[in-house]
This record gives sequence, structure tokens and C-alpha cells, in this order.
Amino acid sequence: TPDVVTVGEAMALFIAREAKPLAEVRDFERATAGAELNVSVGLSRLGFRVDYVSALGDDSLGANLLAFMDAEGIDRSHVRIDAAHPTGFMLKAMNDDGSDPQVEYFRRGSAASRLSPADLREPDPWQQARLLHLTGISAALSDGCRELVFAMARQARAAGRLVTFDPNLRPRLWPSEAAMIATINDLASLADVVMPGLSEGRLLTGRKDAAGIADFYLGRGAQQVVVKLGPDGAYYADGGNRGTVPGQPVAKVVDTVGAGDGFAVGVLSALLDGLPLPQAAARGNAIGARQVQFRGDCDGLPTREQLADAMAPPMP
Ligand code: KDG
Repeated sequence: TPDVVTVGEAMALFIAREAKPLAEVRDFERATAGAELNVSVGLSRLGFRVDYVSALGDDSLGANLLAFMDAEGIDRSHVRIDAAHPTGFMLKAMNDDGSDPQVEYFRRGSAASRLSPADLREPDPWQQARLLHLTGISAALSDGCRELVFAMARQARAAGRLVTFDPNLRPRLWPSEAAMIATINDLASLADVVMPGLSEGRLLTGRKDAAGIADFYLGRGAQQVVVKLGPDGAYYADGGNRGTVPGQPVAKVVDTVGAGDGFAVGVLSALLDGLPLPQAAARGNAIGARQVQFRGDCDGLPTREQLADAMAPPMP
């Protein structure tokens, strides 16, 4: 049985090798993307068994992603090949100044967007996993995807599994901001651990500060909330305990994309290792800080050895 199950869209990613508007870039590097895929990669590198639920087209982009999953040791027995729909892909610009790069999606009507509750088979061995990780991206892709993630969340909860949730707001994937906020907060209310970024949390809850955002989700049934504060670290709260863990200094931000997924890898892996929430938040910070120093969305996700280095206090 796997330790962790997650569900989402894996995409081919083409990263610009020159700092120009995407329409002018000629030279792209091939990579992989998908928030839940990134989390799967990170947890697998740390030694956890990860079962990734998804769908890919019967095309070269899909074949490349399957080979990537195999190389990363991810169980892809629940990755369905859909010959009638293509694998999604995205383009990412290169920014010299550490600001969020322009990204462009080519994913409407993709194989993964056709996932639905029909992809749940009974009984599925992955329902025995310790943890189910979800993000708001999967819920945005289609009605079927939304129904699938809600069904998985309800089943995992009923089975007493830990459900972790990263809102991962992608406004352009939603029909309206109101629909995005309502659906994401409904999904968050099925989660034990909720991990919004500060600006996401403000938009979702209407509260101004991290403590207010944490109270909002604790009031809706979450056991633990961690609010990502970027370079300022993270705010954590559970029933009794709350506080801030400082951020890790980063000499040069290369690419911000994937930092939140790195943070999730840190928090989830620490909780699976049995560590308390402040240490989980600190590990989230360390992996997020490592990830922004790499160009690919998952290139900075560490092995156990690299994690130990990333957590070590800086040399005096
Ligand atoms: O979290 C990183 C993701 O943004 C990236 O890998 C692509 O899943 C992705 C998305 O939908 O933006």
C-alpha cells in the first residue's frame, strides 16, 4: 500500500531559455509540471511510496511523463491513458529578477480534464494510504475532476486518513472568482491540514492576517493550518499551539514556481515522519527556499541527504 495518494494533472512544461516575452522565445527546455506531480516527486525522493492518480494522452508528451514518473519512483498504476484526448502542456517564461514568470496553459480538453468519479474503482488499494493530498487546481479542471476530488476527500476522511490541502489558486482556470472561492473553501472544509499562501488566504477568507486565516479554517474543521509567508517564513496553528517560524534566507531567487509545492512536501513529509507542526512548517520553509533556487518546477526537491543540508543552520 502507498503512503500517500494524490490526484491531478501532469503536464509537459517548456521553459524559456531566454528572458523575452513568450511570443518571441525560440529556445525552450523541456521539463514537467503539475502541482500534485511536483509533490509526488518530492515525497518519493524522501522515500515515501506515492500513488499518483491522473490521465495522459496517448502521445509523446504523455510517454515522456510516464518515463519521468518511473524515473522518480512514483506508482502510476492509476494513471489512465486516454487515446481520445491529448496530454496538456504549458509554457513558462524566464525572468531575470526573481518575479513570478509568465505562464501559458494549453490544457483545455486534456486527458486529465476528463478524470471523473468513474476513475474510482472499488475497492482500490490506495484507499489504505496514510495520507491523501489535494490541491485546488484539480478541482478547477472540469466538473468531473471536481466531483472526483470531492469523492476522494470524503472517502479518505470516512476511512480516517489524513487529508492535506493546498488551495493553489489559479484564477484563470475558474469560471469566476466567486466560484473559485466557494469551491475551494468547501474542499478545505474536508481537509485536516490546510496550507494557503498569505495572499490566497486573504482572498479566500476575507481576513487580513495569518492568524485570522488560520482561525477561519480551524473553525471549519481543519486540525492544523499553515499559512505560507514567502521570505518571512510560515505561520502555523493547531488547536492549542500557534506561532511563526522564520523564513530561510535565499541568496538568489531563480524561479518562484514550485515553491508552494516544495513547502507542501516539507510539511507532509514531516507529518508522516511524526514531527510536530512547528517542525513541519520549518521543513516546508527549507524546501520552499531550496526550490526557488532552481528553474524547473521540481528540480529543487531534495533527497533525505540534501534535506539534512537544507535544514542545517548556516555556517557562522
Ligand atoms: O505549483 C506549480 C504549478 O503551478 C505548476 O507545476 C503547474 O500545476 C500547475 C498549474 O496548474 O499551474
